[in-house]
Amino acid sequence: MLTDGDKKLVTQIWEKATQSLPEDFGGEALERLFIVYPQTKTYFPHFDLQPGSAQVKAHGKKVAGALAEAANHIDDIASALSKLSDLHAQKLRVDPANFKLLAHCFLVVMAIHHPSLLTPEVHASLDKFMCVVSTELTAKYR
Ligand code: ZNH
Repeated sequence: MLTDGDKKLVTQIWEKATQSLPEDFGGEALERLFIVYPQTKTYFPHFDLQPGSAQVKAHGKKVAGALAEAANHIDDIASALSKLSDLHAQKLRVDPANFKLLAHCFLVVMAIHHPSLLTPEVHASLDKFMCVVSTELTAKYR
């Protein structure tokens, strides 16, 4: 559960950080995911996964967009991600363990680009936020 404090931090940080993060920080997180946790590549057999791949960049933009959508609807993340949750449950069926790995990669990208912004408090709130997003995206699995 996100506390009011978490929500405030996530909303603030998201706005601040994403304004100055490289445009394809989503792609950067994915590139990292595929190198550090190569088992995650099995979900993308149809993608060119070489570093610098335009497909990975485009997908990174979509994922980052979904995170922005969640941050912008911090009080109702479930509705904001409802369609995406259907897609992950019905079609993609990504093992929930992989969401943790991606969340970790996002935090590392954030840390690299904004070391001073990522205080332990912000780190904790962002981590919780990513957990809530992951829970929503895997909520309809069964
Ligand atoms: Zn996912 C898709 C988001 C995680 C795998 N995704 C997707 C999309 C989005 C997302 C937005 C697009 C959709 C459309 O198009 O409509 N994801 C997301 C998020 C997250 C995720 C936000 C967290 C945080 N995923 C994930 C993981 C994985 C995945 C972890 C594995 C590893 N996804 C996926 C796939 C897909 C997706 C495979 C499909 C792709 C294509 O295009 O084909």
